[in-house]
Amino acid sequence: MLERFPVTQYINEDGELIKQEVQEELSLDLVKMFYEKMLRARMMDKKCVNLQRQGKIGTYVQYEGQEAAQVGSALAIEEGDWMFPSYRDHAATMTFGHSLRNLLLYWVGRIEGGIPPEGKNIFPPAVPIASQLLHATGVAWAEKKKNTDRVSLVYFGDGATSEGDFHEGLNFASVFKAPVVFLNQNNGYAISVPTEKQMNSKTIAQKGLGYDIPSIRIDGNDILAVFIETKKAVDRARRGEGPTLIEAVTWRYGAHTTADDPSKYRDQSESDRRRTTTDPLLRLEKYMKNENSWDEEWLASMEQKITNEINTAISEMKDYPKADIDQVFSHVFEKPTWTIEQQREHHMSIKRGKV
Ligand SMILES: Cc1ncc(C[n+]2csc(CCOP(=O)(O)OP(=O)(O)O)c2C)c(N)n1
Repeated sequence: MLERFPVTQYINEDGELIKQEVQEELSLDLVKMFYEKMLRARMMDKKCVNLQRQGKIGTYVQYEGQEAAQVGSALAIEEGDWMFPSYRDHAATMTFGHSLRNLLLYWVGRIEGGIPPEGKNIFPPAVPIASQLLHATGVAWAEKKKNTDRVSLVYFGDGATSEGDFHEGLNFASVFKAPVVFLNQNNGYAISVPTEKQMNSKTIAQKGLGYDIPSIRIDGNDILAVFIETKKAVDRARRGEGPTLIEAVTWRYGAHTTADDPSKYRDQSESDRRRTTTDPLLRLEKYMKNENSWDEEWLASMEQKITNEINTAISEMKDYPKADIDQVFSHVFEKPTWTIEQQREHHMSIKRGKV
């Protein structure tokens, strides 16, 4: 299976373009745009971890190391298309247009966190593993029935592929030729469980075979590979040719969440090693250095611009009142069921000091 699903790469670890046929499309502006978006994602992620450590936001789910997989794929869809993230996919949502302020508001429990800007079809992050594959497939099918050319792009981890929802989503999408791109980020672990202990399949991509879905394995740290291969899958879906499964092989440097300690279940020196080898930002930096187009001044001005954006978002977030847990009960169903009402009443009696 490993031979059948080789890892497709466009720019290798040394920053060399190994697929010369795309040379003409790879302008310096495009490379700089890739780099800037990944830099914004990385700086925001680091800031969020710091904010959590200072008690300014709640538990946070970091994605450092996975920027290329998220940014490259998000750039392959257009306004009007649909994005279905998991809790780890803020680099994708911010690239597709989610505001940094609302991204922060999610982590302080305010409902605005799940609300995208007008015209941006971004679902709130899915916390139940793999549930978003069903949403994405259903929406894609609805778009098909409405005769539009809109597509769904859905993100999920390696662990999600062991859930029933993953298989139901792929089966339904295949049978009904739903225009959906299944974007798997294989970051090696489902919390503490390494992929080899979680499944006997050697790849995630091969799981598409059973559903007759075209499937591909790519280097998820190579933003050019992610962008081009996702774009091909999106175009296919738009032409009415149905779903694609993409396995982007990547790595999360940090913990599963800020509430977890990865040194308990993996050798952290692997993460240190990857920072100097497979890091997605470093790869583009090497590419630009090879092309003699790396520019320290440009980098410094980008960092300054992004720092300002992040600081503005933080101060806007701080202007919001503290989240009220009542909101949780108000937004489950359009008309609350008696069970929800009962839970709300129970919560209110705790608040009133009666329990
Ligand atoms: C339906 C469901 N079962 C279990 C959990 C608990 N849980 C939270 S994260 C996680 C691991 C998910 O791993 P993976 O899909 O590889 O995504 P990653 O966190 O690595 O991005 C689990 C089992 C959950 N959130 N939802």
